[in-house]
Amino acid sequence: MTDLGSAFRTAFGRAAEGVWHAPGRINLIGEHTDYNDGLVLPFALPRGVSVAAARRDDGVIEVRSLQADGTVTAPVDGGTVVSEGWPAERAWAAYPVGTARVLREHGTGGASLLIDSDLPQGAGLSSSAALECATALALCDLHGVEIDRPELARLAQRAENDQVGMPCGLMDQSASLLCTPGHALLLDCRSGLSSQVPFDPAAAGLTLLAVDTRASHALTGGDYGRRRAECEQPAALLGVDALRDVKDLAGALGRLRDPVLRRRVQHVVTENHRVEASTGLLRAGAVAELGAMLNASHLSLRDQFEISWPEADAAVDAALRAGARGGRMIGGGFGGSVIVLAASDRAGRVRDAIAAAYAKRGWTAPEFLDAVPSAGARRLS
Ligand code: GAF
Repeated sequence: MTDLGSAFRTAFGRAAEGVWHAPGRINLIGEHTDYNDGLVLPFALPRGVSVAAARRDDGVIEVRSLQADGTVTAPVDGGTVVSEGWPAERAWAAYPVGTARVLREHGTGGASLLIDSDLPQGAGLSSSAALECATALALCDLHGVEIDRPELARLAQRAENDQVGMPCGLMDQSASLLCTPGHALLLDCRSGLSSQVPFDPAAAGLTLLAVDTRASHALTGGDYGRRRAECEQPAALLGVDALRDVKDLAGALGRLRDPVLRRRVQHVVTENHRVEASTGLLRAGAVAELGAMLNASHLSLRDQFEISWPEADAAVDAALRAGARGGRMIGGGFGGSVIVLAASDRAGRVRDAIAAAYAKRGWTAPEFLDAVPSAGARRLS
């Protein structure tokens, strides 16, 4: 990444007081379980969003990005960004401004921020949460406010829900703030409690490839919210607080008439079991066995939750044919990335097979990233 400190001086004509970084994430397993009060198992990527920042005491937040034109300036005590109807070219700035507005209630104030990211946008690797979390850490440090990380994750989630208008769960912000190198994070999204689960694919002779399918996703569209509603509805019909509480799946399915709702319930309940089983496999050192869990998760997301997309299905299919242990789509769905677990000495062949499947269909070539479990958000300087 660029020397963000010097770029800040050029952009704002004064010195930055520090640089903060928050990573993107890959969710190993546990998709669309977070807002159902369930379990997730993400890990942090070695890529993310960095923010150089200096405090302002005039109640103004001023943001620039090396990936966008122009400066966005807004009062920290404004209403919600979503209600202000910002134009598309300023949409990216809703995340840091929204975060500043939420954190203001906890004692932070204005700042000048220069943002840089090496995460592809729309790839489902959680660039939005990384932007919120890097901003949140910077604002807390600049204004001397201490908030523990699980709480900070909830506040960043609130910024996305209330300020940006995206009804996401707690996973992405928690992953960015709480992950540690060499581990996945087992997070119980009801209690907020988490634990670190050792996850070192390389040590087991395995490679976890992230494949950006180049079919970009925009979760602020209605599909994500619709899926959320299709989970809340059966929970209400079944008389439980959240689908997490469904213990007797067959009984619950028998009580629901709508086949769509039955499929949604089936996915969420079985996906929570897959998170528990996957955690058990990791703790037992049986990393290669995760492949079967990834495959089952993908089929469930494709057929029960119905959020997969053609490029994802083709990538998983090509990877399995080339001898991968397993693979699945990750994130909110309808576009974004896939992960593939393969023996390290097969990873090249798997990559080539996916690229060939895309070329055959005339699709934009996919991008590959060796996904190594990395550190969570931190101050860099
Ligand atoms: C998106 C959301 F932001 C998360 O909260 C989560 O629901 C995920 O989709 C699906 O598991 O990344």
